[in-house]
Amino acid sequence: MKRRAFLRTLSAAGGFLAGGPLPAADKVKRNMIVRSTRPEDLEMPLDGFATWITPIERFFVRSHMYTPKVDLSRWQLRVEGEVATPLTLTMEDLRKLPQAELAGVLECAGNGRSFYRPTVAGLQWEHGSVGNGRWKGVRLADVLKRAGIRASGKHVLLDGADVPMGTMPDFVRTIPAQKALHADTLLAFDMNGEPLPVAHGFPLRAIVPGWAGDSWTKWITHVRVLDKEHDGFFMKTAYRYPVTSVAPGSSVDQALMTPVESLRPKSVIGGPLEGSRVGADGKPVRIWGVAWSGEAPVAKVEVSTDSGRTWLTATLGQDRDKYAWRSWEHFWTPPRPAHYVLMARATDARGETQPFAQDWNPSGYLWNVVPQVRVEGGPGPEMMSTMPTQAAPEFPPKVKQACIGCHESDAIAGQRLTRAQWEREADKMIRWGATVKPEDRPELIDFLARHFGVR
Ligand code: HEC
Ligand SMILES: Nc1nc2c(c(=O)[nH]1)N[C@H]1C(S)=C(S)[C@@H](COP(=O)(O)O)O[C@H]1N2
Ligand SMILES: [Mo]
Repeated sequence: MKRRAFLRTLSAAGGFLAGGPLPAADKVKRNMIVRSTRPEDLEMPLDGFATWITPIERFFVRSHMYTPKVDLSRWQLRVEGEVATPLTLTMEDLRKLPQAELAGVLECAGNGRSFYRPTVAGLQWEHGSVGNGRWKGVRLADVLKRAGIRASGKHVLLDGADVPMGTMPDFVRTIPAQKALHADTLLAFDMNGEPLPVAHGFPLRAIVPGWAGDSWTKWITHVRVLDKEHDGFFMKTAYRYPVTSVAPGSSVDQALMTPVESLRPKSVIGGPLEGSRVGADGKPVRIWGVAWSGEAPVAKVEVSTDSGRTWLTATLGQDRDKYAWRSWEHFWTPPRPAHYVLMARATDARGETQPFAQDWNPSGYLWNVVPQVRVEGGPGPEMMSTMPTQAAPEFPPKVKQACIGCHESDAIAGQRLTRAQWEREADKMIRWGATVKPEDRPELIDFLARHFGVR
């Protein structure tokens, strides 16, 4: 796609050339890991887990396409499909409905993808494509009831104002009616007590508590009630995982996959950091983090300081809400100078707990393996070593021409894929609009596999 075409896409999405009240500028993100510059994909580093409610400046961003700027004076919400009375609502109409508020975890289905072996394609998230927000809006159920949802209405489609690039499919997803009608499923206009920031879906987004982020549609303009699941790429191909164990690295028949829905119990160790020296002064070391689960609250968090041999119950923080994460801490004095492997394990109210090993899945979704942190305990010098970051190689002109435009080189340089995986990835991009001459394809694949291969 040519640059001019991008600018057209951007202005078509509203904002750039549109007059009228645009949303206030978002708070600038602070200290984030950039997984992709455009579209914007930002990860929160571990220190972000120190607060119960994640500030907007530290809240991760996951956008499949460019961020649309919506003009609120022209914005309307259409409610249609399997309903008695289709509705067109303004923000004013919407705000007149009873309001609801909750604190809850928003986690990308791909959070932790980088930990899967064999490696899989996609943004290489570590721990931080997750945040705990305070969300206020109206119940999706109230909107659906006002339109008179029919008995034939089984799935609720949510569509946002973001526009696909090239020939890529639009980000459109459906939620089963049962979850859509749940009293905690919201259409939110406020986040952390402020109007929803543009990056997080201004003016309206879905809050689907306990479910992975792909159901939390941003920039909503359409609610369409359907008699079946939406038949589109982001519903039928992406955001699915195998119902039973599959051979790692294999490709899986779509009929054997099910949509990502509920999150699972998961904990993150915020500190100490991997490779650090702790307890050099003989004082107790604070091991800390957060834990969350899907639709059941966290019941306990246990910590091990001896590679999983023995476990002690961590102290949970006071702040709690049904779908929010729970802070936890445990104080520990290393008994002698040695290497230690620290672990944390969350269990939810249903008794579901984190595994030590997890079935592989082709897109690397729902990672929730017990986290481990290796430290040096006891007196001695600081050991902390930082991994040398490798400079990204210069992209040859042909690769640049074919692959830089819709996104920058960061979306590519973050991957570690086999040659076969790079072939699949290149073909997907060609289907989406990348121009690669057949005679240039081998050179392109060579470059990608050589520089961004599995190490
Ligand atoms: C027509 C626009 C377009 C072009 C040209 C393009 N890409 Fe992409 N690419 C995208 C979009 C859009 C995404 C993000 C998809 C998402 O976030 O779900 C993406 C994401 C990626 C990713 C991240 C993994 C994934 O699948 O989401 C890789 C790797 C990638 N592109 C490689 C390439 C390569 C290699 C080329 C050149 C052959 C290329 N792209 C050219 C649109 C394009
Ligand atoms: N319209 C639209 N909604 C979207 C997305 C998107 O690309 N477009 N990304 C989804 C995904 S995959 C996630 S994880 C969350 C991320 O929400 P955040 O950017 O507010 O953290 O938004 C979801 N809603
Ligand atoms: Mo996501």
